[in-house]
Amino acid sequence: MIKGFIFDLDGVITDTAELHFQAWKKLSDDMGWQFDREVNERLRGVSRMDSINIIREHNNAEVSEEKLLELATLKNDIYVASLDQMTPDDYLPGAQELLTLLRQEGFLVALGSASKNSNKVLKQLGATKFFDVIGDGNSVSKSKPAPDIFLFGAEQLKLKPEQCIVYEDAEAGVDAAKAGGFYSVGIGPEERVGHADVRFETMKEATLFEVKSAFGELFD
Ligand code: G16
Ligand code: MG
Repeated sequence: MIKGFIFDLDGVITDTAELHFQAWKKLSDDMGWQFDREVNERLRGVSRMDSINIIREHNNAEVSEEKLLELATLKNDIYVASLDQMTPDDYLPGAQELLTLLRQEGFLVALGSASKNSNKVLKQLGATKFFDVIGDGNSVSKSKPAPDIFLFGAEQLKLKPEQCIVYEDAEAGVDAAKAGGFYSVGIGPEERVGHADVRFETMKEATLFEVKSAFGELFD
């Protein structure tokens, strides 16, 4: 029986990917590194340090651990400053409606994001009120595809994984949900999240009505 929902943030609730892209691009330009949208796609749902390692490897650059941390901090400063432009108009279509309905119907709701800036993003959107638990990049040490962030959310909600549906837009995020024994809703193309239990192209289609229909008896 489904009693809770756990949401990824970037790509599910809002599209911070564009702001992450701009910040990585600025850092890469300053470093003389090649970075484009194709490389950026590989950073979807991936932690900050894993992301900078992907960019470093793509450029065959030798960088000490200390310098890498410094560069990741620089990127984060650019990204965090850009979050000031985010407003309640920046929900992905359908996300705010879904969160509102889940509250009305009494489901428990957690965030399960890799981002260490989740609290700020939720505050900018005015979305903090929709969550009973906020699991973010500070909550666990092992990032997706490890299931830890979703297990943290379920535990805090006092639910078992099989009582929760995870919404994810990243391949590694769906892997994490499956590894933890959660039901999963994939948001995006077949080649990225086709391994989720149920898939929708966008959040707009992933309504509570559609999800209830898709999972059927799990909601009885
Ligand atoms: C998000 C983004 C990733 C980003 C990660 C860490 O994940 O999709 O691109 O690298 O968070 O973010 P930060 O640098 O703010 O800690 P999610 O899990 O919300 O999709
Ligand atoms: Mg995501």
